[in-house]
Formats: sequence, structure tokens, C-alpha cells
Amino acid sequence: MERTDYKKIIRELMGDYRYNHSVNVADEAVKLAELYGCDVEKAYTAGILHDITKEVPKDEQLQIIESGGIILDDVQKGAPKLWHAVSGSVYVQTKLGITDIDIINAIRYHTTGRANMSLLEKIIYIADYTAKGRDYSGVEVMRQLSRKSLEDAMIFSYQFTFNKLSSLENPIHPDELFGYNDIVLQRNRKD
Ligand code: DGI
Ligand code: FE
Ligand code: FE
Repeated sequence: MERTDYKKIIRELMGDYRYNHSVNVADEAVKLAELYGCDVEKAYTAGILHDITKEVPKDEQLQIIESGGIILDDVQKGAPKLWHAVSGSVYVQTKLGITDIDIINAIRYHTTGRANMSLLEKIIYIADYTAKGRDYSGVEVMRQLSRKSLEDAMIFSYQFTFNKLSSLENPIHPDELFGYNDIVLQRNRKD
């Protein structure tokens, strides 16, 4: 399938705001892929599809997740905002026939990150934060960091997420902590 096919598919599944966000993330992912030497079409595909089930009703998302044989852990069960990444990764396989495991994982881990992320996974995680239309205090710092080092940008985004979640007394998913530790430990090893 081509870019226009994916655009048509997601257009039916979400409102204008989420659709524009998805296109912006895909465009940003392409820029980062060019900069860091990742497959550009995979970056576009993962970017355009990353939030594909974000507006699917929660009960349907749970069904999709179950049909994919995935069991949610306790933090995920208590945090419905995390479901769309997991349900999306199942949806693109079963409904769109995506078989590329890197694209599937880039969607599955785009909200939390995780340890040992591939280049594509990092690009989608970062593009979600730096895409056109994103507007939060620190977005310009984040954009600059993303042009210099994906790892620096990841650390900044983990800090941002930990701060926000803890200030709201929301649970923090372990993958996020493992992802943070992974980068920091690799870095310390090099120093
Ligand atoms: O889908 P988007 O809005 O484009 O962005 P996203 O997939 O990164 O989702 C971000 C939301 O998920 C945001 O409201 C914070 C929330 N979130 C991210 N990590 C965690 C989390 N919520 C909980 N409870 N725990 C997490 O670890
Ligand atoms: Fe998302
Ligand atoms: Fe998103």
C-alpha cells in the first residue's frame, strides 16, 4: 500500500485534529529518517498509522488487544491512554496486513518507549513529540535536540513525561523507566 492508501484508511477512523496530527507525525518521521539514515517509507508508514485506533471506542480496543493474544499488565489496565498503542499494533496487522515487525513495534511502543529501541521506534516516539502542531513548553528545545541526537531527545522526553505523570499522580509504565535507564546506562558506559 502507498501513502495515499494509508491516509484514506485513517481518514475514516478519526476526526480532523487526530488526522492532521497523524500526517504531521508521518512528515516529521520522514525528516528524522533522512537525517539518521532510516528507511523513509517505513518511517512514513509507522508515523501515519501510529495513532490509528486512538479514537476507536475503549471496549473495542480491549477486544482488539485480546484478539491479538496480548494481556495487559496492571499499569496498562489502569491507564486507558496506553491502550491505543497496543491495539493499534494489533489492528495494523489484522486489518491492514502489515507484517514488518519494526513498524508494528514502533506503533506498539510509541507512547511509553522501552529498552533497546530500534532506530525506527525512536524516530516515531520523537516525531510524536516534535511534529508540526505540537505546542507545549519545551517543544522548541525538543525539536533542536532531535536534530542533534535522538538519545538526547529521548532523555528530555522521558524527563518531561515523568514530571507530568508524577505531578498528576498517574502511574508510570515500567517500559518508560526501562527505556530511560537503557539510554542513561549506555551513556555512562561510554563516558
Ligand atoms: O497519542 P498522542 O496523544 O499523540 O501521544 P501519546 O501516544 O504519546 O499519548 C500521550 C498520553 O499518554 C499522554 O496523555 C500521557 C499518557 N501517558 C504516556 N505514558 C504514560 C501515560 N499515562 C500513564 N498513566 N502512564 C504512562 O506511563
Ligand atoms: Fe499516541
Ligand atoms: Fe500521536
